[in-house]
Amino acid sequence: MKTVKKILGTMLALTVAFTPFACIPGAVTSQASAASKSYIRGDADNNGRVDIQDVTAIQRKIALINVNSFNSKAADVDGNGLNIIDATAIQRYIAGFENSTKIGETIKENYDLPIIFD
Ligand SMILES: [Ca+2]
Ligand SMILES: [Ca+2]
Repeated sequence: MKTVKKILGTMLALTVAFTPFACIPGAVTSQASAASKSYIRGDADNNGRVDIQDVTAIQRKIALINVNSFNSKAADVDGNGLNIIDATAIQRYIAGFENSTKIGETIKENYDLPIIFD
């Protein structure tokens, strides 16, 4: 019984002695990881397709009228900032005109997730 108490006491002492080192950032291993998200160029209202509702969403956004769901990156089809030209380009795409801005193309973006110490 005395031996068991001695072993348990030693284990407790070691646990207490080394626990503070777990709080030192260098002692914790972690990895940054990457994730991705995608959107469709021209899908301004983020519903998964490019149609006339996206044109309306852009027009409302420009006019500072409330828009429920809006993806600024998808709406800015030519990458120069949101303006009425983006809405016109989407109208032209819907009508089947030349699509030099690649409206309807899926854009995949990669980004790093924050490092979380555990
Ligand atoms: Ca849409
Ligand atoms: Ca633009």
